[in-house]
Amino acid sequence: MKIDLEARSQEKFGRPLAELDDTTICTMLEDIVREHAATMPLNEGKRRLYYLSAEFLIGRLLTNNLIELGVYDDVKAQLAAAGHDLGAVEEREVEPSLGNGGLGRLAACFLDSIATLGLPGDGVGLNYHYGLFHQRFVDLQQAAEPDGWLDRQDWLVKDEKAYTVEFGGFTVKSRLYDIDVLGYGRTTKNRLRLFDLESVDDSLVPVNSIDFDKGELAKNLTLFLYPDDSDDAGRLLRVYQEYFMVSNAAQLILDEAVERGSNLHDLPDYAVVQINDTHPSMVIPELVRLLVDVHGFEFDEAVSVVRRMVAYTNHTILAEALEKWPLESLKTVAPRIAEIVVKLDELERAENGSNDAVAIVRDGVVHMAHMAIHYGFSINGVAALHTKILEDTELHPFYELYPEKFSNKTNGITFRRWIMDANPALSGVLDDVLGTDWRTSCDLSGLLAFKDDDAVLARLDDAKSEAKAGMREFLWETQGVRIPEDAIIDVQVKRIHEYKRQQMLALYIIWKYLDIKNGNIPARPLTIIFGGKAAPAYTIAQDIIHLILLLSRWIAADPVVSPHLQVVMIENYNVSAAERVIPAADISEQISLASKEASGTSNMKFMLNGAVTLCTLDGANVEIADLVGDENIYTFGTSSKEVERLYAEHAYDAHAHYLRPGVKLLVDFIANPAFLALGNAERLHRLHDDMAWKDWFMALLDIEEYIQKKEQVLADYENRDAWRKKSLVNIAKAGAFSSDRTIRQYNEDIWHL
Ligand code: OX2
Repeated sequence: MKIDLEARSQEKFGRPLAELDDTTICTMLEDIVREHAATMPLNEGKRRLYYLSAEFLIGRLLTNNLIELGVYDDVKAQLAAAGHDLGAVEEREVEPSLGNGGLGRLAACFLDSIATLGLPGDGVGLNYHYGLFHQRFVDLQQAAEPDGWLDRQDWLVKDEKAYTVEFGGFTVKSRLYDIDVLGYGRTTKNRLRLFDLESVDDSLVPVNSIDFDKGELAKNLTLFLYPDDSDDAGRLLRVYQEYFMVSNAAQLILDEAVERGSNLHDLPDYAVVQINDTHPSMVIPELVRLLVDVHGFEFDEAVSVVRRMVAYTNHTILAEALEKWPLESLKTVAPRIAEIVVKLDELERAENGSNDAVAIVRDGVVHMAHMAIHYGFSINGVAALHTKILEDTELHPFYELYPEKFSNKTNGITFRRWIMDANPALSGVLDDVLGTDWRTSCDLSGLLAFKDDDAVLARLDDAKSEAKAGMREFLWETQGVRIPEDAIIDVQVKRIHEYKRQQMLALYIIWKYLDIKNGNIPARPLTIIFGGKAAPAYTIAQDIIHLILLLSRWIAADPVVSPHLQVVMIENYNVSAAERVIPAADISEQISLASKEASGTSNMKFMLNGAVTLCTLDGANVEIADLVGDENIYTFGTSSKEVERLYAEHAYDAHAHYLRPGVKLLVDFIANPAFLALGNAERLHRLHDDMAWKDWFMALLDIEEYIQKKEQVLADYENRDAWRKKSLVNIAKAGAFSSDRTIRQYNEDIWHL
């Protein structure tokens, strides 16, 4: 692809490139890429993958697409020659708001790898007008506002296809929008297909609030991702949204298969569906419905076709996330689907001897994961430990029925975004040291040969300093905070959830604050950075955000402690912020209660960017630890086996742990009088009491060992030579976590494209 920006500027605006402002240049570049992508043919193949997901956390696309097309350096040089900085131009792009956390970001990394490997496969989801929500901090608390990203986006292209979706009592029409998905160095492409509601009405959403009329179903289905499900109307709306998504997806799948020559009896030769978590699982009865009601199949044949084309990925063992819907809700939303689900349940009971433990419908409740396991041909977990837990405990009865369906596919991350785009300094060092092959192979193991090479270690160190400078600038410009130049950067970024234990890091901060107050002055400043959103209806998670913001303010105002300790909570943490913060990190916090984090993917991004991990042996941390070896990682905490035992035997006594003197001091600090005066007393009391009496995710069980480990990490950081080696080894071993590897495994074992 050839780009002449000067000529384009003259042609479009009748002005030289030098005179354009950053926003105009950004739009111009987006147009150029989009127009070029429109001319690229699709990846072809008889069998096509449909990756169904409620979320696609794709991030900004301009830089990524310029990299994929191999024109990034050229564009940068042309802009520089005209006095512009591509970095500043990139900041003008609005980030799409189509996801929440790791689940959605994984889907985005997968689309990148599927396209890069040249496989025929599209993502299918919904076009949320206001995304999840835009997070603001008001009075040291999270406020959720609509994220109106669509006004200023440039990537969506209207597709010809449109369908009718029938709900109980009314029908709606859909519209399809596509975003082209380019692969690295490829001349062919895939797409992200986003369905929208033709009759959607943005004006239902007030300017500063995410409260809208949940009853206006013909107008609201594509307004928000995960609308508040704390009441019946909200829960019902989610079922409507899910059915809207999968009915469109199923119609699209059949349509395209027929276009490509399928007679539908051979549908599994033309299409394979990956169900990303349970949200799209109703695609199973919907495909059956279309085959029977529209295409005249016998029920049994329809089921047998669907069984050969649907695969399910499980991303969590947390009960609250394994969706269960009242059968009555399904009857309201889509009566025919409810009927088919009941028939699928009967068929399954007939086949497997009516075992309630694995039933699809039990006591009037539909277990979506159970349906996906019985009627899919594959189920996978997302890290070795997670898959083992599924097989041995959480889904054990299913594993006994279908051992051949189970497999592990450890998550991965795309190197295009998480190092080439996010960390150009480090990418440059790797090019110089290893040559550029790593950019396609994702193999960084050659770096190990330089473990004792001072020059290479120094260059890696310089790259880290450059990334830190970029992050400091970003945090100053977007958050108004200044980070000391020599600070150790310690980061925990992820959705706010008790199992991820941001509250445990908050207790460490309290400990450190008191320690400094007691005169133990650290060797250098420590900056602890949080980022993440909390579901608006998740009260304790909101309380945890409040505590963090309060600690941040409290410490910043303390003249004795603030030169040594800083707490930053990034407002509206998103992919763009991640790209600035992750490359700058020294310490990666992965401190979930063992057994609860299915995989984690930020752990992989941090490692790739040279951070050293401080972690429990949970999710993919276990695999990271195996790869890098004990001397290059810091692990602590109760094992997943022991945690499972404590739950099974109801043997965890939070209050006994709270009563230990060192622990009580920390927990009680949450509700100290000065905090209660400065912050929200109700939130602080609630969080304090929750930790002192319940502590469901056992932060108090691991807190003492955590504090010790962290102090060891900080001490070891001062041995700069040894630390640099640890950092190098982490980068060198990160190749195992390329999403290209993950996608090859999905394709070889499941999709067979
Ligand atoms: C997340 C999991 O919590 C995380 O551990 C995993 O890395 C990610 O999915 C991608 O597999 N919602 N988000 C997740 O699971 C669910 C449900």
